[in-house]
Amino acid sequence: MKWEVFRGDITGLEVDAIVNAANKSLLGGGGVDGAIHRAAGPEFKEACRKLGGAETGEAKLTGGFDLPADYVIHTVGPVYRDGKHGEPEKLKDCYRNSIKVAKENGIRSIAFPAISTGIYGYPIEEASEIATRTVYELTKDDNTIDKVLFVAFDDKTESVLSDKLEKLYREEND
Ligand code: AR6
Repeated sequence: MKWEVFRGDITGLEVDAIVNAANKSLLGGGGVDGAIHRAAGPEFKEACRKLGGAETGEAKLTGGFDLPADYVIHTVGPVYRDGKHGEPEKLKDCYRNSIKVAKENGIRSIAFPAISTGIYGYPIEEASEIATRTVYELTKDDNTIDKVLFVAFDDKTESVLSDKLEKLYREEND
């Protein structure tokens, strides 16, 4: 199957690209961002500095340096307030722009963390619906990307992402 839920640490994945849930500085932080920066090493930090930050919903590329992944796609998720301040569209932009960057760079396998659902507070149900549907629609008829991993770091995220993917498959076969 092209789309799978993977339970574990994104920094260990041997895929063409992992996506980072960064902040606008693109210079590192906590959560998955901190883990990626620790694992990718000092040259990675230098490459991030050259990106000059990003706006919410944008996506930018660096190499993976000390990571097993060849590339890191840095995207900035929205901080969740109440869902009525453009958060869904911004979160969609993160997935859309990450896929766009991947396709432009010949990336065939990509792993996404659950963007915005940690420190940025996006409810996991809504965020997972957006993540799976947006990526599925953009990759189902595409021959560039042949593997997408949705990475879950905890039980709840794993079960919600799995449910959302199954729902998409059911819809497709109805
Ligand atoms: N591998 C996979 N997933 C992880 C890992 C990991 N090693 N570590 C955490 N997660 P978060 P956000 C999960 O908070 O909500 C940073 O400070 C985590 O359990 O990392 O987009 C940035 O610099 C959750 O499911 O990102 C920003 O300031 C998901 O990754 C801010 O946090 C996202 O949680 C971004 O907040």
